[in-house]
Amino acid sequence: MNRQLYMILLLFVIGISARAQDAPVPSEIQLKWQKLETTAFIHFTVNTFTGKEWGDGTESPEIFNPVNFDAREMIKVLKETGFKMAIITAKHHDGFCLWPTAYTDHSVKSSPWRNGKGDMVKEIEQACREYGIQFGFYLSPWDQNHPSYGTPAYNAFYKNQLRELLTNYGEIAEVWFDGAKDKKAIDMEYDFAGYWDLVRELQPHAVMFSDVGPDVRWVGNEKGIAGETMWSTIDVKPENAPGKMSPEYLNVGDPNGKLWIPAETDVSIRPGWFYHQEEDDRVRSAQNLVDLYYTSVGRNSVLLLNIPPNKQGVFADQDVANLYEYRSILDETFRKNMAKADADQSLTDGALESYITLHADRPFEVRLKEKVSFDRIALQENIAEGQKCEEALVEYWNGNAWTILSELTTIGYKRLLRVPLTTSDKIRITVKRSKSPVQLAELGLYKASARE
Ligand code: FUL
Repeated sequence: MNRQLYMILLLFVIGISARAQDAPVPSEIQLKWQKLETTAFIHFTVNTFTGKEWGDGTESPEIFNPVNFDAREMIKVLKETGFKMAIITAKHHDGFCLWPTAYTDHSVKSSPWRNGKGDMVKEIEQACREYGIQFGFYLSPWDQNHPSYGTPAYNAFYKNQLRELLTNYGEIAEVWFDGAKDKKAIDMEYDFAGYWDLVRELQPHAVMFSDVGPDVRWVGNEKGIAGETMWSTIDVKPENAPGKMSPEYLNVGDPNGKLWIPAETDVSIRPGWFYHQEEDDRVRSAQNLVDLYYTSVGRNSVLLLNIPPNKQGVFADQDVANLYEYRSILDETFRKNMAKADADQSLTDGALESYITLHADRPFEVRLKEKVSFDRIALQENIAEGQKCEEALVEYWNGNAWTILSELTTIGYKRLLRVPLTTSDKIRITVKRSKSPVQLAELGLYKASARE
């Protein structure tokens, strides 16, 4: 080979491997967050007492009096039903603060609750510590009560509140930034870059949510449905401030996106985000909640399920009953991985770091020791090294021939497939298209609970 050709080839090879290395991967905090799988939202403010979904800031703190408020009881329910984090609305768009902030009197300190001496954010935080789940907060930038809102001075006020929450409540796992803004606030831009710097500085282990990240993005709808194809990568341009990105794009992500910003699926157990008695008969059933698990966690996303406390300050009975039933169904379905013991150990050890490498169009056969009957398949990629699978095929041996069970696109952290009840002792997985060889970390075969 002549020298010039050799140099060209060498540069080409270096170019390819550099590109592969450049593929986006999760940060440590994003990876930890993704493994939480199911997290909970708690929407609570004056709206619970006025019956509204969006307050307008004129509500009197006098109406806020959840006489039986019990953070421990609620967090216990969340813990027992599998939620790994709770995020409380410290302040919603009405501006009422659930903690005694030093920067406005429009807070619990002006309410009859605990005679104005209470701190609801603290009580939730402490309960999370007691039950061993993570804690996060939502601090709405839209504040219809504060006089500075709509002027450039508002950003300093908002950052003061953010600093209080970031310094007085221990380790924060997630900070939730909503993009909603008053149409009349034309002389003010939210200083998201400044807010995010503050979180990084004071809570380096917290992930930050907004429509477009920086750590976690919106799934593009409030129905609990992530795209069947779901990339954890997107591109965000300067003009894509929170609230200005296409929901359709966010719902699917971007195989060529340069930023790792996985999708969070936020959805409420009730029609509204806040508790309204008239919606007591419209609580999502256990089966519906299980469906949400498949369309969020099962599609490479994290579920953020909202359970709003009622006027008493506790979860309503129906919500609690449905949560326990949902968890018991999931536990029954995923109790026993029938691929275990038989498949390659690395595929059933529950660790993403041990994986097999699948190249396009080279089928990988899993021989089971005996025939098993299953109707759910779980696949996981070792996303620590990025997301690769674009298209794959799962087949089973029917005794005479390979038969298609599922044709799928992305896998990512987790892909759950509901397939017809199948009995076989051989499964075959073929990657058809991928960004680079797929690191398949886990394979699960399950038989769904009859209650699904
Ligand atoms: C939205 C808000 O306007 C809703 O009230 C709710 O808090 C939801 C989670 O985010 O943007």
